[in-house]
Amino acid sequence: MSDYVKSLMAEVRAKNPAQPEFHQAVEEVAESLAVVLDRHPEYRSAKILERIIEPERVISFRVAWVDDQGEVNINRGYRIEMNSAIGPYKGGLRFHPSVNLGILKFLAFEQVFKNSLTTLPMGGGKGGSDFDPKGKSDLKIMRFCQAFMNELFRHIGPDTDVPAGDIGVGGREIGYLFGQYKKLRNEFTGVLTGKGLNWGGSLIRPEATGYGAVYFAAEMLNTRGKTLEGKTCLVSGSGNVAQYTVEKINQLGGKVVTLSDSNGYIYDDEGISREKLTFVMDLKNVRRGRIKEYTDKFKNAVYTPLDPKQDFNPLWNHKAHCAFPSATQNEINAKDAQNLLNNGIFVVSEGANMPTTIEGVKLFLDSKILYGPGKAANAGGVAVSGLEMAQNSMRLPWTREEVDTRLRMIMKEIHTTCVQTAERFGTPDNYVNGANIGGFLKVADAMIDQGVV
Ligand code: NDP
Ligand code: 2IT
Repeated sequence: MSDYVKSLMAEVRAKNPAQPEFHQAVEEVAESLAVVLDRHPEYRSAKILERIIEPERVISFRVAWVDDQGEVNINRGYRIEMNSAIGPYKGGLRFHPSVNLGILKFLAFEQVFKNSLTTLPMGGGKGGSDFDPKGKSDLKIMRFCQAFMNELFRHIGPDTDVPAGDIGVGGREIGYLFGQYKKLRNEFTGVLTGKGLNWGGSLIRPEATGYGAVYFAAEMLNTRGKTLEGKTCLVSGSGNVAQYTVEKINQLGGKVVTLSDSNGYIYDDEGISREKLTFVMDLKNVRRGRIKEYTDKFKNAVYTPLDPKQDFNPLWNHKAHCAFPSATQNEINAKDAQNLLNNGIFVVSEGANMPTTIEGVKLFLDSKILYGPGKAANAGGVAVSGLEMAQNSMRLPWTREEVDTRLRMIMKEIHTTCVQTAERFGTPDNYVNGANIGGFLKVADAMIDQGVV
């Protein structure tokens, strides 16, 4: 670690105590940028990185709401408006009991670089709440979403800050949030993305993150003259990103053998076919059940509950060619990374945000496998959000083919940016440096142009 990164990290830790995920995200980026800051003293003197790690605005608010039993509930809501140098703040909302300021700051920080890589004009933001939607009735979800928007609405807008979904926030939640925003503002605008198709949504937005992560893997494989055809893949999670990752891997001739949730994972050695995926989508999106139920229906599959005392996740300990972590942050630790490598994995494409610990990332980079970090590999979701904003502004929807073609082009372009930037800064094939530096340069130059604000 260079002296510059060391002193920067000491300050980040002192100023932002108890935010380990934020420290982790900053450290990874700062390490990549050391070489850029050496070559470009103008970024150092303008304190660009120091400014990027300080959110432009942090909003924290009380969400008080009455549930369907008449009970009063209090949750905490947030919106981190991280950086608006290249466009309105843009990024998802996460509803999960683990949500806190540090987790949302790490996500908002990652989003700045990711959105820059998409080639579209979007700044970075993230928000959410410690509200747990799991097992709650639609009525409870609606009441919470309305109470959340009763405060959030005054901070967002189609040219200011455009939220979308993330963990625990899908089409249902975006609907309730949009309805309340429209009522409060008396305006029908593209203030959220991930909307329903008949009220301003874009085709392919639900699919975009998963499809994009697979397109990115295909691009990486292509550099070695390979394809996904016949490859065995491990996928974690069973939500939005995981489901469409499986769909696209199947379409490209690969075979997926795992899916998970926070309680455990299933292993299906026959592969999760299109028919089996239809069952999973109904189970998770309509009946809102648990992945364990997969084995009630498909008897050949094996369910393994997660053991919190175990220091590795057995999902990552199967023979396969590719891994698509698509659940949550730090789901692959150093032991998991080593298990993946020992099992012959040579592609990792991150659908989730920061799913690999710093030690795990080092192992992937040292092993010279094709490792696509989240801020590049999962940028397809926010990219199609950007396309949804464009369609909303034009008031003209594009066809499925048009959006999918643009998504594929954007993922290809992100891949090219990563490869060329890594090469230009002396670390060929290092997609982490490529993504961090590629994302940074555009934001940094915009900040220089716009002065000290
Ligand atoms: P969903 O809520 O649809 O699904 C999340 C999945 O991950 C569920 O299977 C959930 O299991 C599991 N999960 C969540 N938290 C944990 C945890 N702490 N430990 C273990 N498993 C967990 O979310 P998405 O699919 O949208 O998001 C998945 C990941 O992808 C996140 O990292 C998100 O930030 C990232 N991402 C999402 C994008 C999007 O467009 N939606 C875009 C880019 C990245 P359970 O039901 O048990 O909670
Ligand atoms: O992490 C992410 O990129 C998302 N959750 C999607 C953000 C968006 O605005 O579509």
